[in-house]
Amino acid sequence: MTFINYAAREINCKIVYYGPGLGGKTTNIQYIYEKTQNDSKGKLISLATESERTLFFDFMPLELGSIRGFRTRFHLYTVPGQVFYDASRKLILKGADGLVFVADSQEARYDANLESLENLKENLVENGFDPMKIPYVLQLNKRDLAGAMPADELTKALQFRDEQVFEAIAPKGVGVFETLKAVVKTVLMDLRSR
Ligand SMILES: Nc1nc2c(ncn2[C@@H]2O[C@H](COP(=O)(O)OP(=O)(O)OP(=O)(O)O)[C@@H](O)[C@H]2O)c(=O)[nH]1
Ligand SMILES: [Mg+2]
Repeated sequence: MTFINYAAREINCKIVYYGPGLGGKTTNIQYIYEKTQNDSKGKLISLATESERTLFFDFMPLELGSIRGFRTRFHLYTVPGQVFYDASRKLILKGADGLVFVADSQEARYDANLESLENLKENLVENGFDPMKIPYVLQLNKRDLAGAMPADELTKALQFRDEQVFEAIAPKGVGVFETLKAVVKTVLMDLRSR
């Protein structure tokens, strides 16, 4: 649901970070926020529990220059990963232009990754999206932890189309902007082809 405002010469896109609880979605957005200059970003709005679990969403607008005279603004959202917040996830997916799936590389979170990916596909279909077509990239986060599975094994389990895959350590920023750039590029290419 890209919003193109011809009068204001603006393109607005929505990118949603999805994935299992504690996988590092909020950390990705926080890192992007910290490293982005003030004139390119809006406020980071987080609705979280006392223990910093995302309660409803995180939100941050980001300006990424202009394309043929149109200012492009990307609105970054995260969903709450905890299983019981499914209604919120469904709502936050509405109108998404692109998705990042943040997987938790730890072996102990293997089932949680698969479950969250299935949940994403279901919620996409319920929102009228084709999971095979929406701009999408996969991030394997928490690569620094001792319990991390081999990246190729995790990729094999989670990759379901020809999406790009990025290894990340979100609090250190490893892979964070690479992931963001890839999804932005995919969204813009998708926009062009319409
Ligand atoms: N070691 C390590 N810790 C990480 C990494 N990414 C995130 N964390 C930590 O994992 C915890 C959870 O990260 P969040 O970003 O809050 O996870 P989330 O996916 O937003 O979780 P929900 O909001 O509950 O869905 C935090 O303590 C982060 O600092 C990583 O790559 N390596
Ligand atoms: Mg969160």
